[in-house]
Amino acid sequence: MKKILLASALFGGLTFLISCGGESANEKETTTTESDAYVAEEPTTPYDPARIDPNAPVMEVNLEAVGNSMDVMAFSTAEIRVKSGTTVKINFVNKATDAAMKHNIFIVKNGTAEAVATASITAGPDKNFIPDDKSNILFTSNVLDPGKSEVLTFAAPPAGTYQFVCTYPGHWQKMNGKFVVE
Ligand SMILES: [Cu+2]
Repeated sequence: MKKILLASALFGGLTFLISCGGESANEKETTTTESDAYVAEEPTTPYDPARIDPNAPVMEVNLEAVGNSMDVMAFSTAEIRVKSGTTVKINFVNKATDAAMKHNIFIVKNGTAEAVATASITAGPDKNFIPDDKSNILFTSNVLDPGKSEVLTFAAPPAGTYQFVCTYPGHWQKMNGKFVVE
């Protein structure tokens, strides 16, 4: 037992637990186990848009949905660029005046805008067009009626390229763009 305690002093508390669990832990085995266990213990925190660091710089983005028909409807920009480690604040405004021009914005994994938009139609208005399968979705807004606005605040995703898209039925092809995190 003394030997195990010595090993724990050298290699830390985690090693101590493992040593105690082992049948005949000696110092050599403990060393090997320790390095394996360390890798296993390393935290892999998945991205959570709601995990906002209050000290992170805020990047404000103004995004408008414009146009009064399905022929001309569009987002005001084709690309949004933000920096990783920031808090993203999108000021999303539906500038349309035609009652049929409802819009939302989803941030999705690159290349999935069409698939998510299709799933949105299945989800329908009762689910706010949010599909059950959210594996490709990072963030969603509400559906905005003409003249309405929403401020979307979320932690910047890991660096990479994503897409933003309006998933209101029939809109994704004209209303999508790149969301780049640098
Ligand atoms: Cu739209």
